[in-house]
Amino acid sequence: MSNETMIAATGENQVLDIEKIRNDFPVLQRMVKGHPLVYLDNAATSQKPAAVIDALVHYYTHLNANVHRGIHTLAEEATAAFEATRDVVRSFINAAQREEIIYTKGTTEGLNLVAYTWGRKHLREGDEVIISGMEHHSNIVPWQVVCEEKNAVLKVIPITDKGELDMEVFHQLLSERTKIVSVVHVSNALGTINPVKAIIDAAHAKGAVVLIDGAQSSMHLDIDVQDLDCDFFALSAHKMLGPTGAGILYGKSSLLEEMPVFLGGGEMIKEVTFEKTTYNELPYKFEAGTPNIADFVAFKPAIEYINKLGKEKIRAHEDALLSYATEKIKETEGVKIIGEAEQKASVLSFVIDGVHPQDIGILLDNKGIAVRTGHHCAEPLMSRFCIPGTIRASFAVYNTLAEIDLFAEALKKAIKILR
Ligand code: 7TS
Repeated sequence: MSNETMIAATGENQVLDIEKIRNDFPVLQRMVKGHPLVYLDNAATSQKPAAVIDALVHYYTHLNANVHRGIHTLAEEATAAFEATRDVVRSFINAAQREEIIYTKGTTEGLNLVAYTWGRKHLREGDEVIISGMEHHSNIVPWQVVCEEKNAVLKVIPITDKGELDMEVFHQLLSERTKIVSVVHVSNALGTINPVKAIIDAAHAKGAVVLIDGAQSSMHLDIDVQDLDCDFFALSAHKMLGPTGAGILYGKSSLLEEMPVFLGGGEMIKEVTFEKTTYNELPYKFEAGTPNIADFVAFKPAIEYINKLGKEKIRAHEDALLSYATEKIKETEGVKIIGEAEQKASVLSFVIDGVHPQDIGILLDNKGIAVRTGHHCAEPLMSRFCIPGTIRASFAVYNTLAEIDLFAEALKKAIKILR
């Protein structure tokens, strides 16, 4: 690939050296079925830079010990490395206090934690929970479980044909009965960036709290939880160049303090007797058991890597990739893009007349091109568009315009074979 193509995507004033960035990601050097890998499945999980992989190896080679419990050198060093990530995350999302940063397994656990603790404590019969029609299953199912248990009502913000939230209906759905609004910041299936600030302000005006599913936004958008004024925000490290098995639930300390515990066990307690257990302070109250220590340690270099590149430059590059890919795909006969919101990030979802998405996925893989096909864990959204699923290409900072050319070319050939 020429240097020109590598750098062009960000424009003159926003130059990232994409070739240099690509060299930081070992997996991008591999071949798949005789072709250089073209990885366009970043919404599922991002690839990891060497700094993250090295941190994992370094941790197990030099530091491995359980955290918070030991007084020996390894335990102290492991604890320091593990806790250092909390400060970096606090600053990354601009939380007011490090105690508001709860370590989880990922976004799914964060969303479940809020539903099962805050939800179980606060929801009563007839209360209402508002989610949207573009939620990932992980922001639907926990609310269904809790609403059923509490006889509360689950309300859904409808989606327009362009793939945006119908904000007019949202305002109609909001009422004094609304206790919590839980919505996705950026849709994994459409790429839509939702107006979460407006949602938060409107919900607060009715006395409801707001949980933001930040699984897809935290890599692509600037996140400032104090400016947003969200009550909870969940994210996954593995979608942000970090390891799997590590995630964050941000919560306002005033809410986290009064919430019941989630999992019981070691670490989350202050004192245990058979008569009564008292719980640890934040954030440990919500962190039962031995955590994914190495993965949290290696999450820090991932965030540092993002900070070094700069969110603004990452976004500019990804936006350029998305518009280029959108134009290219639109040229292809029979293609219908699903999700044409005014504000989008990094996701291009589409269907093709008379062709099953999965067949396209298989033929693209034969050319070393990785995309996701299917319902993307958003089945109600697929039903809204009357489709079984889409083909989804999702972009990251290490992707290039040349890769999009390869993808578009392979797509055309695949369609020809299948028709
Ligand atoms: N919310 C959104 C918007 C997501 O995209 C995902 C994962 C989750 C929640 C769950 O995150 P996890 O890290 O706990 O699994 N989305 C996808 C996807 O689009 N393809 O694979 C996983």
